[in-house]
Amino acid sequence: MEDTIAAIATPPGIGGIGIIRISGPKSRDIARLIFKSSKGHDDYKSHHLYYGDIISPETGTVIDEVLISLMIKPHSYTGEDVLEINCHGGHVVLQSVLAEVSRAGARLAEPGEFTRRAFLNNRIDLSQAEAIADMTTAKTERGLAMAVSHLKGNLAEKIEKIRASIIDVLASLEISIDFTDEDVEFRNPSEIAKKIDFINDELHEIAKTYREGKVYRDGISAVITGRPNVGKSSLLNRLLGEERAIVTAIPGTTRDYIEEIINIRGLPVKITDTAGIRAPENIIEKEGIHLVWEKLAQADVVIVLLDGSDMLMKEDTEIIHRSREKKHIVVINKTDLPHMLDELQLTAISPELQPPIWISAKHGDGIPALKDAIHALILDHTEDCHFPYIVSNVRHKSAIEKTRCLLSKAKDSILNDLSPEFSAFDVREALDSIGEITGKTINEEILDRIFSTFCIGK
Ligand SMILES: Nc1nc2c(ncn2[C@@H]2O[C@H](COP(=O)(O)OP(=O)(O)OP(=O)(O)O)[C@@H](O)[C@H]2O)c(=O)[nH]1
Ligand SMILES: [Mg+2]
Repeated sequence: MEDTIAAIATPPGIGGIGIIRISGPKSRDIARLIFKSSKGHDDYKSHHLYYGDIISPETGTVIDEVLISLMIKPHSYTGEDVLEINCHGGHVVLQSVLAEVSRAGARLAEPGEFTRRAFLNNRIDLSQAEAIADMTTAKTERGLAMAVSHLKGNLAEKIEKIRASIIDVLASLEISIDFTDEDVEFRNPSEIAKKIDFINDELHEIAKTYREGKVYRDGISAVITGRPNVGKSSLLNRLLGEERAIVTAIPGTTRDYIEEIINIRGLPVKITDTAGIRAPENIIEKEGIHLVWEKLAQADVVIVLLDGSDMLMKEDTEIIHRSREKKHIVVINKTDLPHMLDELQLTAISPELQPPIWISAKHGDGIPALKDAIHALILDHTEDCHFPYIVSNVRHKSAIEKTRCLLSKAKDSILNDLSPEFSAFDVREALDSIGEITGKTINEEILDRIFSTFCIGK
């Protein structure tokens, strides 16, 4: 029998309320032991709220005035008896109540242990457990919507359908193995190969969504680079909607880099404002410029910022050249001032350059177009795509790829007329591989890895 676990489920710090969550067979006994209902109840109905005090059985002192609810199995988050105590939010209060809960027989939960139990008790599959973690770390509303879709089981349902088709293929092969000595030819190789092709096409369609899923889940990084004074910090502030970086008319204002996360059409973008590129005047500036090249090398997108009210200079050309290997956008700032920059000169130094985007970081002109351009550069399209399911987790993507590989191998064996045992072996492995996504086949090591990323109390 499982033991009973307990944890503070709300984040540390002062809050309106703080919740202690308890799961396991002793939940009801713990309630009876440390809680005194104001109405004198001594038994608690499932899914009802009771008001009263947490009292230390040892000293008789009141620790907190609380609301408790008991959720009797299997109708609870973990599928076990769950007790939730709504305390006043505050570190000492919660620690004191938790100490009483422990004394009454619960052990402190490991990170993710509640969700792990929900998985082990078949309340949710593994992809849904991962979705719960993704919900808590979602960076934009789009990322959240994706996690909710996983939690609702949209991807799991699709994967289970494919798993059923793979079982069909395996069944056909097993029949062939069983009846190889018979005269009747049960096995139809081209039929099975066709089925495998169909499954692999479906898997390919699902795997294709990964790039988009990953960027919405994990986000991308964009670096703003340019000469001093072109308006890099002004652009960061404009995109962020607040005066985060210092802006002055003195070239060389920004020395260190500044990073902030912004939401561009649902994409979480870590945007970095950097020091202006020029021949450094001192060691501080030299270090700052060194960091620009480092940041540029790591970035997913480089925003090359030019000053439209000035001539093109050799530093501008160098930056454009250095950004060539990267996904980059050339942006011309200060469109509110008289134009001095010659676009033809730009085309001459870099004929393959996409048309630049004109903006005014100071007044906001062109910012929506810039956001569209960043979005399009990452996702290769500007319109919003809504897949019925989307893969955002690298573990799922690897499992899908491995499955495809094994199925292709099985198909080759079939078409080369090898004994059906060979292909059956690969199909069985493929089945295991696809089953890893929802947790139909799983090993403890993977479970440990997944649930250790959760917070305690989840
Ligand atoms: N007219 C006009 N001035 C701008 C615009 N964007 C920035 N500026 C001005 O240009 C000057 C430099 O702006 P910053 O944002 O500090 O430029 P920077 O590229 O971060 O400069 P460094 O940190 O020195 O590399 C400031 O005086 C800004 O007010 C713009 O769109 N139009
Ligand atoms: Mg700056």
